[in-house]
Amino acid sequence: MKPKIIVARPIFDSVIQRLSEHFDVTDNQADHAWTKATWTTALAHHVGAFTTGSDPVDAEVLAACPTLKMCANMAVGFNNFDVPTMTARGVLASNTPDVLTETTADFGFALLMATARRMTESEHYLRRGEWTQWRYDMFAGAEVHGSTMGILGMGRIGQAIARRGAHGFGMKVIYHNRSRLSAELEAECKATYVSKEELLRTADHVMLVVPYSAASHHTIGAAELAQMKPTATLVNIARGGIVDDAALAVALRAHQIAAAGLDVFEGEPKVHPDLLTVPNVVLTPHIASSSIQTRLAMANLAADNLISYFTQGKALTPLNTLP
Ligand code: 8YV
Repeated sequence: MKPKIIVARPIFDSVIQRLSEHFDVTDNQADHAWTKATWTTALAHHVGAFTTGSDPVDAEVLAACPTLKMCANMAVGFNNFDVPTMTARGVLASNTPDVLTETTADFGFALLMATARRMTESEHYLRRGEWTQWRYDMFAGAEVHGSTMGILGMGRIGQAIARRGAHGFGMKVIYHNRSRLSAELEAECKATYVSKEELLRTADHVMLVVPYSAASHHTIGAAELAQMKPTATLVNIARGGIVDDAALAVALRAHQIAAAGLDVFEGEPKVHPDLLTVPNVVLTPHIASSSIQTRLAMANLAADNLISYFTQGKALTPLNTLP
């Protein structure tokens, strides 16, 4: 009898096939949109789960799924997991670091460029048929090359964005993080450590790459937006909830900052209605890691974590250690 696992969302057929060699797989290739209650019911009686960032594994879910032994998240972020409760209940957790770093950094940079240079706002204007003649100040945006980028959260993705900015665009890179990077890494990223206040006050472009936790909730709210330059842009590729989206919509409408680029939202896939009507914001549906190669690498790593744990007793990229 193969161990029973569930795959929460539709995924590459090749990954389902690999998993099926080792497990009795309940898949969701039919793309059921589970509520927390129906997801919990579906998960019960399985020993393993292949999850994504939208599938909660919290104390309530864990209490209803006593057979569960491992959850492999197809994401580097894992704020959908209650890791301490998983550990206490003997459930191993894993994520997918590294494989998405460069692709996500590419997208962060693309969003910065699109935001600073007003790409979607101007495209909408063109599509509306309003482009009738040239103007010297038409969609004049903020300079990217040679400007100052402030990165909040200097993990692997933050560092990869810093390298792009410093080496590719001659940007001055400043950063703030819970812990300071080593001198070697700072030199390699050409990044200077500053306080959060200095970063907000001096950056032309603020890039958010901090993991979500209760402590990082609303890292950027009305008070922080008020500290930024009126010409500044803000990019969030981290997690919904890092930014107070309602406060951001107010700041954008009042031109308290110039523009924002958002790939993640509080309560996504719902988006704050005010963000949908302000023009100076670029909105994308949480796709920063979405290249085919990277999504395949993430899915295979999550699958490898499950296979490795159930066949050899240890995951490749675990998030916790079981007693
Ligand atoms: C995922 C992400 O697409 O890895 C992460 O933390 O946010 C994205 O790459 C998403 O979480 C789906 O699992």
